[in-house]
Amino acid sequence: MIRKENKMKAPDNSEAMVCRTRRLAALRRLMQEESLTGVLINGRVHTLWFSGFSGTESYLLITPDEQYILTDSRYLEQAGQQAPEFELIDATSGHLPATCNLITELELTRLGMESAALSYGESIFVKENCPQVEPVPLGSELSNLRRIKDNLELRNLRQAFALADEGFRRTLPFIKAGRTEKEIAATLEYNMRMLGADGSSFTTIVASGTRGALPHGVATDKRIEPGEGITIDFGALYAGYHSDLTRTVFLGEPSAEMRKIYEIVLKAQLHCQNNLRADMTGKEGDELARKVIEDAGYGRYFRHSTGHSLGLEVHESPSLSPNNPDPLPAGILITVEPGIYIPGLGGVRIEDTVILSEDGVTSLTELPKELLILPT
Ligand SMILES: [Mn+2]
Repeated sequence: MIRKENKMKAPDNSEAMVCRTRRLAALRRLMQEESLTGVLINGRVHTLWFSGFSGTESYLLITPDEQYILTDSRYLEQAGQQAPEFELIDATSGHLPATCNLITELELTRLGMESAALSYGESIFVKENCPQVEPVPLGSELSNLRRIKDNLELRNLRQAFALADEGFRRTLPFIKAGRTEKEIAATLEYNMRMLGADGSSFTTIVASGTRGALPHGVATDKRIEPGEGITIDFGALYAGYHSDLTRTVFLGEPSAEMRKIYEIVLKAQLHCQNNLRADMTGKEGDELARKVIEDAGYGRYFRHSTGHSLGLEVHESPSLSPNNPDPLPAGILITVEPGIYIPGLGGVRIEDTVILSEDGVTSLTELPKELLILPT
């Protein structure tokens, strides 16, 4: 096995290093609780979070005293720069064989494995090549470490939201009769990229007219017509972090029923956002929005949960959902996105994201959400 001297291992007091050190310390507390001799990480999200390495292929092996990153010749220099706290190992001859050699050399036994990322084939390979290993699946134990965002993450998230916000404002004048949903999605994504986004958080949703009844209607070749509502659910990706917001705008005057639905969704969104508190359960938080819609007689047309956390993934736990009986911890981010979807008529969704604290919330978005009627 070739171990590369990590030239970038010079002292680094940057905030990012401080954050990564804290994250590794949290993982080592988990290792102690679970009596693990090591943890194997290969998912991109946790690799980035623990090490700073943003390449697409590597393994991290973390023991109580050491941390290693194994990657190939395409990425050795990048990994050395991005993950200076990790000992760099050249695994060009094969990522998993090199990792298994290291596991054997370190005599690791109880080994935590990322159950959401390690494939069945990979786990069989580890079992066959490291017979001494007792695999311990790690799922929510790992993602829970990422629930409360540190200041560095919050800065990246604020930037991701600011880019989406400004990208959307710049796209509004482009929304005209005759434009296709795809053209609107492409223009929004272009605007976010030109402002500095690394990409889009997910495939942009543009659902106009009766297609608005599809909560996740991705953009099609359909052309926008006067009088239609247009639901746009989008986000910018920045430094690995995702923003996620939704607005429904109208091209020309909406029908009376669509206007009514808009006002109910807006009321539900504001009521939930303004009254949400840490220590409420996810179910109680969901009910803040759901009750407004039910009281207005549209409960059967709101069939998804009210919100989710987000960060390095678009959907993270916890959720604002009838299925979440757990208290919401202070410091989490959560989306508030009620909607009403009526087949054959159309739909409205409004989504913002807030940071939760004991005494209230702070919104990450400043995009207005009063009914917006665009000129045809
Ligand atoms: Mn969302």
